Amino acid sequence: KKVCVLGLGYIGLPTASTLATHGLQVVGVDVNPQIVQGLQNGKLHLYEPGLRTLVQAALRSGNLVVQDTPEPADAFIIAVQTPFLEDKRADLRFVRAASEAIVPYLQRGNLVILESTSPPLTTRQVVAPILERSGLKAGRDFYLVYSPERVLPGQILRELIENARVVGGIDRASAEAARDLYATFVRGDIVLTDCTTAEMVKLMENTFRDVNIALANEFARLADRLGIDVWEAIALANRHPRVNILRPGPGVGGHCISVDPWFLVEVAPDLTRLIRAAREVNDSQPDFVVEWMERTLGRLEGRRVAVLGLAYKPDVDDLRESPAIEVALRLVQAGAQVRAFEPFKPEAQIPAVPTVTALADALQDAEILLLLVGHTRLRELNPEEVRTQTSARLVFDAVNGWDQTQWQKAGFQVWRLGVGRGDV
Ligand code: SAJ
Repeated sequence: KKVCVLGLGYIGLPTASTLATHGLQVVGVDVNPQIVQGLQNGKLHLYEPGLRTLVQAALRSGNLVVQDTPEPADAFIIAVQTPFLEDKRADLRFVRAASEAIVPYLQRGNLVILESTSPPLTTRQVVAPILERSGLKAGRDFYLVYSPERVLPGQILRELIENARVVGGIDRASAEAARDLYATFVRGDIVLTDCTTAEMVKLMENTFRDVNIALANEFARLADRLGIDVWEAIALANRHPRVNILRPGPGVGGHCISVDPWFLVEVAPDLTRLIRAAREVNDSQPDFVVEWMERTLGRLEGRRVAVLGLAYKPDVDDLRESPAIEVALRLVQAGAQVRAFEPFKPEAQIPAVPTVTALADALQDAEILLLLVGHTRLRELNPEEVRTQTSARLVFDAVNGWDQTQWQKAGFQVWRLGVGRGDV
């Protein structure tokens, strides 16, 4: 069996390599010549634990080849990005281009799978018509499927194999054909459905998470005003057997959860008031963080702030759509003297945000410490040691990453996000 994977990013590359190490012939295709050349020399353009070893093994086995155009195959997997445009509508340019690239090679009996996160109906209304330019008909002459990836960045290789896989066919035979392909490496359950349901499943999962985080963030704002500790209140509420409130923080980042809910708003703005409101709450959370600091300290102009953590979530190096960067930018705009440090990407250069390559450089001249990401390495900092490295005595903890009592004992004044001193 030969499989052609289009798009060699966070999903396509692990998928292509995993198929290859499971004995299939795989052609990995990317339109970016630098990515193709790099991979041909065993060099990766992205970081994910374990991926380099896997790609190199796949290349060495001869089962994976990387090139810039597709070729005839039994199956085609589209795993390109779906960003959104200024107006929050999905940008399907890459999905369209990949579908068009398959047309000249499509043959009777082939299987085409779309894995890119897409608005509902994309498989039926966008991909099928393009592929049918080949003269073949979806569901009659070739199989067509939507199957969402649901892997967690940082654990992609494990989750790719172990997670349950939803396979949505344009008809039953299509879903069955894709099941047989995924069964070569997926150990989780493979569940068959139709393609529009499969598209919705993916968007519903990430929207569920977004709405729940927005709820937690709104609770933090309420607690702040009412003068209670939201973290204590959440812990107590979560003792209820049917309640599980997530964690407030500086907002929602990454390229999935902060994007996908908009794909549902796009198809039916009149039905998605809650989803839109949740997006707006999470997008405005960096403003809330800065307002919270201003309410506590007064004007931030000229204040020297050590910003600790810039990644979009704990223990990853990914800075995409990071709310921590949004907070840092707003501090700069407010005139604060920012020194930001990201332990997973100490060399990162971010437009308009002054960064330093060592923790000590961020701490040294600071008067305020601001914890924005709960990286294990930052949470485990010893306040007694930190005190010897900085003149700062004011601590703002936006993720409840530090034990307030310990830091107070070490001589710091501590404010935690969502812990109000009672403005009412
Ligand atoms: N966050 C909070 N509070 C929480 C949990 C998360 O503020 O209680 C923030 C994080 O700091 C981060 C953002 O939300 O900024 C998203 O982080 P995440 O860990 O919830 O999710 P992602 O974006 O890394 O991965 C998600 C996963 N989806 C779900 O858990 C429903 C993953 O399974 C998907 O494959 C992935 O999106 C994707 O590619 O769509």
